Amino acid sequence: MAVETTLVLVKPDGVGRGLCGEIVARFERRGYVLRGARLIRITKAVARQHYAEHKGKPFFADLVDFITSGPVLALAVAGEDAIAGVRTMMGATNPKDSAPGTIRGDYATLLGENIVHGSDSRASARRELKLFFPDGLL
Ligand code: DAT
Ligand code: MG
Repeated sequence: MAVETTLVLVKPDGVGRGLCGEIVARFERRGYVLRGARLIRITKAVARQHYAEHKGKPFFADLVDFITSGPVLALAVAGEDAIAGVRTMMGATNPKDSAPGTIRGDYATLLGENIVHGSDSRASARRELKLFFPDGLL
């Protein structure tokens, strides 16, 4: 058990559908704390770095196009075991498998438009937080 900080992105579909407040509220109600928040439209170069682990997969180009199609809300979310806890609250990657009560299970139906991103490990969180909050966190 340890306090961790993880990167959450409300993706362009979530921002466009007006779900930012709802999603932030869920994390805050759980007891997690915001250490950073930025609404930004990322470049393709940043998107390719963010999704580097998926480079070479057939859906990589679509992933980059989608995440750069509009603004994202980048959140640094902190709390006890926040990396796994946030992923549990997000639900399964494919919304058709996401349980009701999770963010994806409540708001998404399509794999390509699944509303949120959350870091999947401490190494990913460190790398991704640096990409979205290059000036550091409060
Ligand atoms: P997660 O976002 O749950 O960490 P991931 O890192 O495996 O999932 O994939 C990143 C995003 O890529 C995911 O949110 C949706 C998309 N994606 C994953 N697998 C895909 C596939 N087989 N076809 C199309 N898009 C996919
Ligand atoms: Mg992932």
